[in-house]
This record gives sequence, structure tokens and C-alpha cells, in this order.
Amino acid sequence: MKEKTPPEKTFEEPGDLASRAEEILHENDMGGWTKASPGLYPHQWSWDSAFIAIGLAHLDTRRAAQELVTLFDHQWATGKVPHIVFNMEAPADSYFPGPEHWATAAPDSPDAPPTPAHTSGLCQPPVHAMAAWHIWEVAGNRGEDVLAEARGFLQELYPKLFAWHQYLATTRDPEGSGLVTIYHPWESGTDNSPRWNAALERCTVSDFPSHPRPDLQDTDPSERPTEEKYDRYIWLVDLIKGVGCNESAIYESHPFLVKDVLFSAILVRANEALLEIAEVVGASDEERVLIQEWIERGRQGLEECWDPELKLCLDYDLWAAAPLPARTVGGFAPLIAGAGNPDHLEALLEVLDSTAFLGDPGLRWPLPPSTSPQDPEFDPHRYWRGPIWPVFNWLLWWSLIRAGEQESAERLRQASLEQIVSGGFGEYFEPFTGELLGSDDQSWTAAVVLDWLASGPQPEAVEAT
Ligand code: 2M8
Repeated sequence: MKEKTPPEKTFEEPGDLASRAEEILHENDMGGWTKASPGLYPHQWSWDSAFIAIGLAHLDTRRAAQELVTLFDHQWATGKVPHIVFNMEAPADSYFPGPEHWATAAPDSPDAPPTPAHTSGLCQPPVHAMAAWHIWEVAGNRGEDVLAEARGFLQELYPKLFAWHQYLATTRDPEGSGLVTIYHPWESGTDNSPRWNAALERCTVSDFPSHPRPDLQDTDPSERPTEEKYDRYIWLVDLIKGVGCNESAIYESHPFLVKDVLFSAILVRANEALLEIAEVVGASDEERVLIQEWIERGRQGLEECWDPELKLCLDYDLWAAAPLPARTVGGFAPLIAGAGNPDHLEALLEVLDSTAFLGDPGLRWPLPPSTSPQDPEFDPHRYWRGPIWPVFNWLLWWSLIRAGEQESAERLRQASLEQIVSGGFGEYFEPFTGELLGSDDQSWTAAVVLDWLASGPQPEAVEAT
């Protein structure tokens, strides 16, 4: 296992941080798309690419647009945007489950993209329309030619985005609840979160054949999911493959069918962005009315997942017909979605500042642990079970601004940047020590730093820990 070293630079000069962020995106650039990290994640991940496009927009709006276009080239006939587009040049043993594991499922499915398919059969939260709209907004300050090019990009992407959101609103929500059903923790993006514990209990995996764990080569096993969790992840993948990724079959018998509130909240915001894009490209009234309905249904669905005791929003297990209690950042979903019940929004802001999250006196920086230290499943080292994720901080910061909470948003931005100045461009961080965990030079961390720096000053230099 590789030793972690503190960052070589302490980013003392304003501009240092931006240059390093730019360098990382450049180093991870594979020509038209960006790998999620240098070693641990050698492929194109769906929601990573959306965040990456948000950062790239500040460097080059054309390249940012290309990031999304490349991803959507692999969209399935159903409208699904795959969670991974595999890099066929990456060594076969660099990631598991890789293209060969999915190959027997995806290309056989009539819904798969044109060959070479090379994608997973899952999806991830739909940040893409937000990214596309952001590119358009940045292009607005770059002169007529750049704006005209960005208009062409929106025209090209809009129908694909619409198909993607329609898939989520229908195939992934046959109940019309406004909430998206996920088939696998990997679809949530917060993979190893205790949010999924109870639903994973149903996945009784015994005598499962052993499988490779290349993720443990360069990363301490205490920072990654346990073997027991990984068996369940692969078992669920194999069940999905077993039915050729057929969604009606999945919906009938798949043991993991969960309404994901964070995914659904992101979809509400993505639909707001899609509505803006629909205006720019002159989409039909029918489509605009539909998008508006999805927004309203999404907000309503989230309201119904409110837990008055935890004062958080909870995911919902369709098989158990019961909420999935956990104190995690997923619970802030109504704040992410915006414009919900004002009492719930006020309660969420209180919980955010309380000792359950930002107010914990032991925190190195006032940033939200992915799982609250007050949750029995909290683990400060393990992936999505406690560490702080810059990309989630970005989402929260963005939502706080839209909720009119400018001061809290600015505190979050400053603390997030200080953490990165001190610890480096980590995938995630230990909440009490600020130690960098997971991958170094993670692309989406570099991307959100660029967006934060475009929104205000770099913090004073702080000493590297
Ligand atoms: C992590 O997920 C992948 C599986 O998709 C993994 O652990 O192998 C998650 O943090 C996910 O949200 C992220 O998109 C991906 C790449 O950064 O890594």
C-alpha cells in the first residue's frame, strides 16, 4: 500500500491553488473526457464528469461541453446515462468490476448504446443538466462567439438530457412518487453510506466466489468498503446482469429497490436547469410542462420522506415499505432540492449547525462529515461512512446560496478551501484530523476548487498538517 505524503506545496500565493487544480484536470484528461482519479478510478464516471465540467467551464467552455457530450455518446436507448464509461486502454486488472464483467450484460441488452458499449448498466445522480446550464452561464461572459458555440452545445444536448430525465421520472419511478428508485448503492454515489445498511441486509450472500479488489492496492483497506459489503455489491451487479439489465424484470424481483432522496433532490435541481435550457433552445410547451410537473412531484415526494425525530429526510425501502433511518448528509435532500416546506428547511439548517454535523467540537474544519459522528455506524476513515467529501460540500454550498444563506455558504466555501490548501486534492478527508483519504488528485475535487475560486477569494495560507 502506498504511503500518503502531505502536499508538496502549501499554496501560499493566491493563484497556486487554481494552478494545481488546473494541472490535475490536465493530468487526468484522457482527450475529450477525464478519468475520475489518476489510479483508483481509471474510467469516466457519470456524476464525476458533470462536476468536472463545472470546473472545466472556468478554463475552457468548449472542453467542458465536450466532457458531457462524450459521456452522453454512451447513453442507452432507454435514456439511461451509464454510471461508468470504461476506458478500454486501462489495464484489465486496474478496476473491478470492469468492462469484461459488465460485457455479458450490457451489449446483449437491446437498450445498450451502439457498440462498442463498454459501459456499466447502472446510473448515478443527474448533475449533468446543472453542469450544462453552468457552462452556458460562464460562456455568457466570454463574448459572442463562445456564447454561440455554447448555444449549439445546448441544442445538441437538450434532447439527450430530456430523455435522461424522462427515464428517471418514468422507468425509475413507476409509482409516480417523485422519487427515484435505485437498484444498487453505487447508483447513489454515496456507495458505502449506512443509508443502505438495512436494505443490504436482505442481500444474503453466502459462498460467493472471491473477486479481485484492485481498489485496495494503493488505498488503505480501512478507507474502503469491507469485503462483506463488496460481496453484496458484486452479487447485486450479477443479479442485474442475470436479467440482461431489463428494468421491468429488475423491478419485479431485484432485492435492492430503494427510493434515494439525495438522488431525487439532485433531479429536482437538474430539472430546474433543464427548464432553463428548454427556454434557450426553444423546446416545446409540452416538454416544458412535463419538466415543471417533475419538479413539483419531486419536491412533494421529498416532503413525504421527512422524519420529524431526526429532522432529516430519509430514504425509503420499497420491499420493507419503510424508511431507512440514518444520520447522513443524504438527509439534507430537501435543502439540496430547494423551495420545500419552510419549517423543514429551517430545521435542516439547525441540524446542519448542530453538534450532529458542523457544530461537532472535534472537527478539524467546520465541514459536514458524510455520516454524523452521532450515528452508530459512523466511521471517520471509511468511504462515505464519516469522512468529508469536497464534492458534497460543493453541493451544499451551492444549495445554501440558493436558500439565501450566503454567510453559511461562504463559511463552507472558505473551510473547504482551507482543508484542501492544508491536505491536498483528496477524494475525501478524515473529519477530526483533516488527513487526506482515498485517492489523491481526485478530478472532481480539483473541479469544485476551480468553481469555488471563481466565486470568491482564496483563503489565507494555512500550514500544511
Ligand atoms: C466511488 O464509487 C465507485 C463505484 O462507482 C467505487 O468505489 O469504485 C463513489 O464515490 C462514486 O460516487 C464516484 O462517482 C466514484 C468515482 O469517483 O467513486
